Amino acid sequence: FLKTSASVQILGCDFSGGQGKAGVDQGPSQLIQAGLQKQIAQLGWNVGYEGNERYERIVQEFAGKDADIGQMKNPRTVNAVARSVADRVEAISKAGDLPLTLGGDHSLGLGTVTGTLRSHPSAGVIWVDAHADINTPLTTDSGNLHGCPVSFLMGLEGCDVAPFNEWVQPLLKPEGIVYIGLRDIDVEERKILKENNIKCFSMHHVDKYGIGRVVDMALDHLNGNSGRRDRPIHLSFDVDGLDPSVAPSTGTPVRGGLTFREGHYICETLHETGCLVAVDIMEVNPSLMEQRDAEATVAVGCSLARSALGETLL
Ligand code: HAR
Ligand code: MN
Ligand code: MN
Ligand code: MN
Repeated sequence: FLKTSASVQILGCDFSGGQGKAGVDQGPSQLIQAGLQKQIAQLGWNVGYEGNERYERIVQEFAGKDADIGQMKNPRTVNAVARSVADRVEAISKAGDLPLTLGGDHSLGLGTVTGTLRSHPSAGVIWVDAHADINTPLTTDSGNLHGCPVSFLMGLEGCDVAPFNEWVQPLLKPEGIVYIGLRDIDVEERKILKENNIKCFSMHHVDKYGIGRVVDMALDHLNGNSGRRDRPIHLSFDVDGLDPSVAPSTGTPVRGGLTFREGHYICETLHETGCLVAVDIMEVNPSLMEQRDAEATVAVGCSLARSALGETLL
C-alpha cells in the first residue's frame, strides 16, 4: 500500500502500437525531461527510474510480420509489449514499491492492470478516460487495441484469442472497475457496459453530482458500500479524460471533458485514501498540436502524477 511503500518506480513505456498516430511513444521521455522524477523525489519519495523501455527488440521482431488478426492491428507487437509491462509492474508491486507507468498508448493498460492484479488480487481499478476502452476483437471497428484493454482484462467474449490467450488471465471482474469522464462510447461498448453492470460516471454524472460526490460514489462502489475504504486501487488515467483545452496533445481528444481541477481532485482524493497501489499516466502525445499545447499536456501529466503521489495545495 502507498501508506507503507516508500518508493515509486517509474516505468516509461515508449510505445504507440495500440493506435495509429506516431508520437505517443515520446510521451514518457517528455514527462521525464519536464522533471517528473525530481518532482516526485521532492514530495519525499524514493524514486527509481532505469530509463524508458523502448521495446526495440519486440518492435523489430515483428516488423513487417504483424498482419492483422481479425480486426486487430499490430496484435503480436501489442501482445508482447503488454506481457512485458505486466511482468515489470508485477515485480515492482511485489517488491512493495508503487509502479508509476508512463505511456504510451492505453493498450499498455492491459499490462499494468494485469501486473497489479497479480500482486494485489483484490485491487479495484479507477479508469479515467473519455473512452471506455472495452471493445473486444469482435466489436472493434478501428482495430486499435488501445480501445480494447478492459475487455481482455475481463476475458469477455472474443478475447480468448491468440496470441493474447497465451498469457492473459481474466483477473478483473466487472464490479472491480469504475470509469470517470466517459463521453465517447461505441454502440457495442455501451451494450457491454450495460450487460455487465459496470459502474460508469460519464461527464453527465460529473455535471450532475460534482466531482466530489462522483469520486465518493466510485470509492463506495469499489468498497462494496462496506463503510471501509481499504480496497487497493489502481488508477489508470488517460489524459484524454481531461478537456482538450487542458490536455490538447493526445490522439483522440473529445470536447466536454474534465477540468484541470476535476482531474487533479480525482488524483488527490485517491492519494488521500492511502490505498493507491499503482498509477498510469497515458496517451500524452507531444507531437500533436502546437509546441505550447504539447508543453501544457506534458505539464498536466506531471502534475496529475504528483497529485496522485501526495502533492497538496496547502
Ligand atoms: N472506441 C474507439 C476505438 O475502439 C476509440 C478508442 C479510443 N481511444 C483512446 N482510448 N484514446 O481511450 O477505436
Ligand atoms: Mn484510454
Ligand atoms: Mn481515451
Ligand atoms: Mn462495431
